[in-house]
Amino acid sequence: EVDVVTLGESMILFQSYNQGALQYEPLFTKSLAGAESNVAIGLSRLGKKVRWIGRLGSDPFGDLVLSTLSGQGVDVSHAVRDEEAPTAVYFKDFKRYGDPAVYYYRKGSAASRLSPDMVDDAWLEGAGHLHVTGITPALGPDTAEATRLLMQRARALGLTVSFDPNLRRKLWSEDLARKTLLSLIPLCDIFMPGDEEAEFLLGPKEIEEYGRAFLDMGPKLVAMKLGAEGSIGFAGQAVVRAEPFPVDRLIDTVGAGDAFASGLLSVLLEHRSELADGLGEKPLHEALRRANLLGSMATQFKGDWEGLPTLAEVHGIQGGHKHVTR
Ligand code: KDG
Repeated sequence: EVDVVTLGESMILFQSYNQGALQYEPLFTKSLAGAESNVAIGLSRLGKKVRWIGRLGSDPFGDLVLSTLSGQGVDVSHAVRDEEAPTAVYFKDFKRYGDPAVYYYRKGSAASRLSPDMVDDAWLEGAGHLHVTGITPALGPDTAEATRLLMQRARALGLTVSFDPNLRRKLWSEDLARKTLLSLIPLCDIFMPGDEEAEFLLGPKEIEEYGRAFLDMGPKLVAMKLGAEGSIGFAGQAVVRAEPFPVDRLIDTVGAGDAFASGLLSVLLEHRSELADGLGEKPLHEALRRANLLGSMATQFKGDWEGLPTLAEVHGIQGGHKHVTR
């Protein structure tokens, strides 16, 4: 049995060691990145069983993706190796102010060659939920249709589906991004945009109008990320705001949205059967608070997922416990 299946491109991430300008930095640390594998790791740390699906090169970096994910308890037995195309890499350039800049080297990568004929029901076997993001549809000529097909197969097989639009402007044109992302929303049960993504998709509106508009497209639940303002959830008639957790030292915002998704799903998975009739305010608030907590933790560490907590740590923080650990 698997709680969550996720599909996406995982890459090897190089971060400047001294957090200096990329072109002058002599030292880089090497790690794993990829929105969906970040979510997989986040959920695994919270005690969920997760299967990651993706295409990797037959190269050492592909090996590293698999060993890192399996080291984090994620099932990679359905990952596919491509004999010709490589595993992608990307670089993070820390700025003195604002979000880091990213440079992708992923055109023509193994993951960009995913197509609908490769989508396999076996990927979903034994699973209750599928999580996808708007990055995969942007990767290659057939990846949007492959994502769409997997979402459709998941629903046909009785899984619930979550979708994070994860707009990545560097990967596709605005028009194509907007059209494709909007077309995938009706195929999900849980939609989790950020406020800027909501505006990109629907134009300027009040926050509550976004929630209604997205619910009208089909999802049962909309969880909107409001950055430093926390988050807001919409399900049936319920509208719930959740306070943010404080960020004492902001280090790296990349990965915060994925952490949010892990936190949110870790609670919502316990209420899957209630989603159809509109989740109540209490579990919705609990899910948003957990999501906010994980999002804030992710921003306080370098790297996308290294700072994510275990379930015991979450309970400790939320319960206000101060254990003596030495
Ligand atoms: O959400 C974090 C991701 O942006 C990062 O891990 C890299 O997957 C990535 C992407 O496509 O930007």
